[in-house]
Amino acid sequence: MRFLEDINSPADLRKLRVDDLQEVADEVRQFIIDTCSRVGGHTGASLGAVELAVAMHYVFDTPGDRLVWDVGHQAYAHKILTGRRDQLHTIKQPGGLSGFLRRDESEYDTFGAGHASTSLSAALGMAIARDRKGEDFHVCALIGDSSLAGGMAMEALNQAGHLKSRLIVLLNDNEMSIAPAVGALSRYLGRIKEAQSYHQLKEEIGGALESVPGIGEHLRRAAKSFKDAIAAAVLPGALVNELGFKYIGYVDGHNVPMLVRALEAAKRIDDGPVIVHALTTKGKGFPNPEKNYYAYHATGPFDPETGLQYKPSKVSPPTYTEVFGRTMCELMERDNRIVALTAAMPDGTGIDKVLEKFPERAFDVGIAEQHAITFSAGMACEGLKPVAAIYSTFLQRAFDQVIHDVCLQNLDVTIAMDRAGIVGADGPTHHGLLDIAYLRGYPNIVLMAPKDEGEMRDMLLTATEYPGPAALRYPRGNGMGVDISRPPEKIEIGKAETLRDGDDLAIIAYGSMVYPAIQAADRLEKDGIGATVINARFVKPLDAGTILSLAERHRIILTVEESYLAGGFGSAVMELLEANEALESVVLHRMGVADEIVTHGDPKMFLAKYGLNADGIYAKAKNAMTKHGSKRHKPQRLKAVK
Ligand SMILES: Cc1ncc(C[n+]2csc(CCOP(=O)(O)OP(=O)(O)O)c2C)c(N)n1
Repeated sequence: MRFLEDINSPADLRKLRVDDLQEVADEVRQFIIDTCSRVGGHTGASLGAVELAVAMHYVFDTPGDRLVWDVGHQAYAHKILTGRRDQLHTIKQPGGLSGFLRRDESEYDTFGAGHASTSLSAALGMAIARDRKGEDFHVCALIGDSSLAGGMAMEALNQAGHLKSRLIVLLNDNEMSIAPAVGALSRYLGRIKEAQSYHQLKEEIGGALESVPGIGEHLRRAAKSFKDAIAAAVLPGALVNELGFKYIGYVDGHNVPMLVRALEAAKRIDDGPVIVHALTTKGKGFPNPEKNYYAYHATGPFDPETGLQYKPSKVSPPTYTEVFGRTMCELMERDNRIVALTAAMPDGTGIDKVLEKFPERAFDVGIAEQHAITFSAGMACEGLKPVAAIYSTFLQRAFDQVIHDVCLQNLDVTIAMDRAGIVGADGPTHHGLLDIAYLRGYPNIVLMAPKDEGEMRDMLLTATEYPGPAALRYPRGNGMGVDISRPPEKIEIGKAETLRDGDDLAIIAYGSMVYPAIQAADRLEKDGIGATVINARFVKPLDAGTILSLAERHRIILTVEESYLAGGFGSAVMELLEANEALESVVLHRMGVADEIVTHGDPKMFLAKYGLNADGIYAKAKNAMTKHGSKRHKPQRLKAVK
């Protein structure tokens, strides 16, 4: 490596000549390939943005000038150039670099990210603050074409054009989201590209015609006005004229000198916002003969020569996501009112299978979780049965839409929350630890969580047949390996399942914590402690009858959930006991995630930290028995009050 070893900050990069930058980019790209082939990561996304990172840090005086990256999954080159090269191999590992951006990781990470479409709003806020403070730095947001179509980014565009503050937006247009980009904006960007080709063609044709002796000039003028008319119709008119942005582009996003020129030109625009439109190829340089950029958005470790990912050595049960996709296809076969939605995560949610099988009844709405929910509500008004599959963490975006548009109107919408719980390497922006708390506090919705993938099938059927709002949460990763060959069956809403009976204490587990609770109970039994284990199935409505009868019989009750404790499942149980004046006679221990940021790392490690595994539940139960087990429980009759 001729340059990279000596680049420990962007200031080192800026000492080089423009002519050397392409080689720097090549070295950065190779470094990403070498590192990601060992540890995995957002390989394809980052490979596509290498030249953009080099050009931005060259042109802008970072960190004084502010670079704001959208999502941050494509920012590995930015990390390498900003002093984190030698830590890149720790990315997404416990204690290592974040896979996204964090203000506390580097002064060059001006705004934390992980969820999409935030960069323009944040950058605009910085630009306005700069103006108010009378300072003079540049603010440049980098955003992908798919994230640009997200609601927030559109709202920011709207305000930026109106405020006329100095702001540079570098658009990383690779025509891809994780899957191919969808939507009218994507088509619009395509038309801009076509129009520019017309422009070039126009120049070429114009030149050729002019050389025809005698009539050349005349013909050239005619051709020019014709081509201009076409070009004017499709050029970035809406963005430039109507929304108040200037436009520079398009530029080859893998040509560093060209990018440097475009960004320098953007810096000179001082009377409002400007978009620099860069065309890039996702996964550029990925050593894969199939050029499957869709699959290589993010990768596990792979062979750096062939690009082929290493296959897991053991055969695992299908993932919850796979079982969900398959079950959706079965249910849609039976009921043609069911339609399916994903917000830019077709493969992540299993909706890809549904899109293949029912292209007319499945929708990828792009990075637009809010829209997905209200769009579903509209379809439900007309008698369809939408199932929106959205990661728990991304559904946070659509909180008000769930409340205002779905629950308040009691509409028949099912929400399938994948990746509920601790997701691991993607870290705090991606853990799905809040959905119980943010969904439980409003009437009408049914909330459930299956103990395994078989019960998930039953719950999906139950949700689609329930005539109002219903949501189910299930974890990331493989199922429990149970038999899923029988057709799904409806389960009774609000009814828990008693899995074993014991005299000494009760464990009420929700969703992913049911199997660990059973294992803990097995171990307690060996110690002579009898534990009742309840699979709660529902947090709303709670099975008040079952829980109150437990409180009559048991002095110690443990609740266990893979969720934040605040407002979670245990809180719901506590509220029920409180409303029934049963809290005094019961020792209630709520097990879940403490009120703190859960960083990134192996999910097992975090689950162990919060006692959310068989060992933890066993230890908590033993401890509670030591402390309270000898005291006699005064049985009392409890009647459920709402
Ligand atoms: C709110 C939200 N929804 C979904 C995602 C998942 N996600 C991460 S990157 C990505 C695609 C982004 O596409 P684009 O902005 O075009 O950038 P590219 O990956 O193509 O560089 C998606 C959907 C997310 N991070 N945030």
